[in-house]
Amino acid sequence: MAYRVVLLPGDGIGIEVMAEGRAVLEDVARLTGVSFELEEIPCGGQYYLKHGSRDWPEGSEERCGKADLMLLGAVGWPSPTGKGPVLMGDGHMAGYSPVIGNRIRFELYANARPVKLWPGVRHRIHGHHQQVWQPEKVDMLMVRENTEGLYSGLGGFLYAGTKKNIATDLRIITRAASERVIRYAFEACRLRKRGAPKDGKKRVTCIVKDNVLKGCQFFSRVFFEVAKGYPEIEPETAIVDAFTQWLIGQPEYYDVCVTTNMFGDIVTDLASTLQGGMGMAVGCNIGDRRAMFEPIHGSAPKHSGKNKANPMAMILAVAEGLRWLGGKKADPKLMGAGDAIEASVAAVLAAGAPLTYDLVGEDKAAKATEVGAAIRADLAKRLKR
Ligand code: GGG
Repeated sequence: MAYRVVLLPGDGIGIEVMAEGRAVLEDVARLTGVSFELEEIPCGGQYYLKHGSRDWPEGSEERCGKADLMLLGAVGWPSPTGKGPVLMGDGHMAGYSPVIGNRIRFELYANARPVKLWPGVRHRIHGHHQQVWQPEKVDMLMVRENTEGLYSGLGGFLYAGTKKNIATDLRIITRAASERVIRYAFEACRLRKRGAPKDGKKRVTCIVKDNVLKGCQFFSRVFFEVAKGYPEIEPETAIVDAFTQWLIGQPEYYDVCVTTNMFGDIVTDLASTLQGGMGMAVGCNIGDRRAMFEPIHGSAPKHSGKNKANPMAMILAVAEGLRWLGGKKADPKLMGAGDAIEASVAAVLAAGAPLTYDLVGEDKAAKATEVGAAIRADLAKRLKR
């Protein structure tokens, strides 16, 4: 039986990194005998500009719904007007359907983002502290609520064309969605072996603004209720603005963090600086039955078409996806392939070359396709049948 994998390349560098992810999947199939039915669906801002009314073809929702695994590149494209991204008639960004649409449609309620500094990678924070940071000090899991909050899609414009003109975005925080994502964070913490790098403690930090926002007061309340079921784990809250500087100042304190949708979007991009940048950062959109895996970076129009974008986050997203699917289907070959891909990325990083500009600077930079090829060459040795 073939596993159905939907590939959503999107825009810009999303298309380029997805080509590398796809090549890895094809090699896994060839080398392990696992069978994949790969179905690529064009989507995003560029698709919308070409086709007019939709950001992906009709029937794409159903095709995603039938997939065993979804992989996403990156979406979003600058509007030809020069004012922001391409927007659709309903005001959503063109590229909304495969990203936020899929998260809400398929209840992919936990956006789990591992923040790990791989040996051989320098973080992207400048200054003299750079020397004392060790890879083992950055190893946390950030969990972002993925279906509501400020990204609920509710809101709109009032009194258009008048001086009273108003724009609203409604922040929805429900008990059901809060409880399930918080529970996900505690379960993930339970499964992590080492706890926080600083003290080995299993800790879940709930990032909120509960001194101001009602939704955050509610989220904190649900957090401490759920925490009672996990007495071996230390629960704490952190105010989001203070958290941003603690995160950068002492990342080793954090084990698992959980937060609402928009705070999560922001703090995980910030956290990616601890792991070498967005080219190394993976987002796993997890639901009870389905999941979609992506690099957290966007489509980076200014870098697209140059074969220079780091494909590692996409390739690591493929690894996470295969491990998730392997767990769901009790398929050790998939689990093994996921582990092997990760080991191959680690091997190329440890070797120090070939690596893209974001990791080694423009002077020493290799092309994206060279990095992909090096990872696959290493993978071939690991997966030799
Ligand atoms: N690969 C991630 C991506 O394409 N992100 C574009 C985007 O707008 N994402 C919104 C979000 O992650 O909430």
